[in-house]
Amino acid sequence: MTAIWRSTLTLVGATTLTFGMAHAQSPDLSDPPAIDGEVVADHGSHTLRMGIGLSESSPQFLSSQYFGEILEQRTDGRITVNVFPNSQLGDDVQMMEMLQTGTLDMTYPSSSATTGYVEELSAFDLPFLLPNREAAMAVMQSDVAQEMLDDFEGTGLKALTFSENGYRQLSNSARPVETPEDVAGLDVRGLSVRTMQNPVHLAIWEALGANPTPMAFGELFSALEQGVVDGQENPWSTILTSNFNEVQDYGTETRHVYTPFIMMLSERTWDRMAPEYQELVMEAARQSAEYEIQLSAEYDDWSRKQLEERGMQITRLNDEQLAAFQEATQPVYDEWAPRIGEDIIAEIQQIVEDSSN
Ligand code: KDG
Repeated sequence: MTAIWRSTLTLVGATTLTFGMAHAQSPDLSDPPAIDGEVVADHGSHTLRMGIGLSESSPQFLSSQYFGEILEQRTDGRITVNVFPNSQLGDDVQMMEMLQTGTLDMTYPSSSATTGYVEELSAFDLPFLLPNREAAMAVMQSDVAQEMLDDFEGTGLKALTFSENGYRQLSNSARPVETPEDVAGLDVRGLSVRTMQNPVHLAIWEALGANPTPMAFGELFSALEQGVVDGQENPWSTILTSNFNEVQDYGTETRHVYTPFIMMLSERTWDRMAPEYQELVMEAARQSAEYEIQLSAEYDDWSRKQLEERGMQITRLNDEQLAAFQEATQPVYDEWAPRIGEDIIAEIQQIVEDSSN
């Protein structure tokens, strides 16, 4: 991506520059794909406000800007998208409620925040279900995943597409973590770990002996800074682009959960759009999701190395250590698989298996 393109987009977006922008930090990112396709007929003007939790340097923000560029270009400026980063407009749960009431047009939560609407999406929260990105992609592109998006119908939320949040890793300010015992603490207290507002995530960290605390993403940096919680878990790119390394000395490559993002629109906004605009929005969502996934992949390993360079002590687990985490979280499956649906989980496991052949 060229510097010019990036700074132009920053101007286009309704951004408030907070900590995320204080240190420009990104790998050598791919340029966004060229925008092609005809300008569609004039069906009136829409200004779409989108709120996200992550910062301006995140793949989510950059690809959302690209989403806006596609719509702007393909409608001759009649559809514009203003992206508000850093939880300025609220957290994932609050923003979805705003979509339902029509006070916000778009948001882009982790799937984990959406399971109150579509419980089957909790499948993505099961620990160690998706062993690699290829498997995760195959599942996100599957019919079973598309049905989950379709199941939002009638909730007030129009789910457009999945993209990648990524593999979640543990960070904390107390001690290096190599085993579940290090989480639980034998002679010392268990780690307090911020989780997303999701019961499966709570169950995972309870099973590991931590003291899990659900909290909105926007409150997390100061909670870590003030020691309200010892740790949190997020992809390396989020840990870096949110500067959590400034208040977290230790990281562990747990890869315990792969979470997708879901780009969504208020059903009220959707219903106000002409069918041709709806089609275009869907197309732009898919194109920007592809770009987001590419940026996310470019960020992932690079971010881990950057975090190490910036002083975070990162533990990479060997097979035996990883197996100990898997074993300790097995009770989460026993409790949650029947609730989510054994059939859906079996289908996902089959897709995972097929993706490795
Ligand atoms: O914009 C997405 C974020 O709000 C959030 O989903 C990030 O993974 C996340 C978390 O831990 O809350």
